[in-house]
Amino acid sequence: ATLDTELIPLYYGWFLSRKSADLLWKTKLTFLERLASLKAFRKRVKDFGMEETKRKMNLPDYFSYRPNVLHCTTKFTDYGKAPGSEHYTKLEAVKTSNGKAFSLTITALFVTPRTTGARIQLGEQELLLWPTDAEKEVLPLENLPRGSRAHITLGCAQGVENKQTGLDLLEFVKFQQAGTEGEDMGELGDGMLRYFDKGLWMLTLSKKIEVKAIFSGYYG
Ligand code: 2AM
Repeated sequence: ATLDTELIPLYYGWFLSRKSADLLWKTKLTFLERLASLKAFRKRVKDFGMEETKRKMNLPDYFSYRPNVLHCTTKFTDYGKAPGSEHYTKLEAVKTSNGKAFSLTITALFVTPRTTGARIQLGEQELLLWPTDAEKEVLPLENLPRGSRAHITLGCAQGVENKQTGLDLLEFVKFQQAGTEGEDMGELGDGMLRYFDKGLWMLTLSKKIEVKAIFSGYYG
């Protein structure tokens, strides 16, 4: 029997297809392996609370929390308890996009002492599903471009909440907005590596990765 109530999900987002998720996961592991092997990284493992040793840091293990479904959150609605969740649920774009397939563009991968994730460049259609205050909500005093928080969490260090990944990404964006591009660490695999202060590493991909994803709510 159907219960006559419309439930607001825990969150809305784009959920990667199995194939795309597998590809991104492999890309992440390769990146973490290469980064950990890098001399410049080894010299800066103190940022990660590690002692500088001859042994290579196990970055995949360091990010011990792994999401069970790779996705890009658009709106955390918390079953209707989060501010603006009812408004979001009622948006025309949200209603018509439910269950629709999208192609998302990944432009960079990043690592911080807390999280690792993929940066997403939203197109016009994706921005229709992006809450207008997604960046302001966390950094009210900054004027960051809409969509700059868009990411896929690929892992978190022990005891770190997954929502930290988006906040970490905004740390990079703040640097870039201020005209700080970070220290050029040269080529690493399929991208250019840069080191920003405080253990912030970003690999800008020379060839953007397109992933297939379905927009929907997640009820948990
Ligand atoms: P994430 O998008 O960075 O991975 C369920 O917890 C999902 O909602 C996770 O994917 C998580 O982080 C995201 N999430 C949790 N709390 C949030 C919040 N307060 N704001 C935005 N996203 C949040």
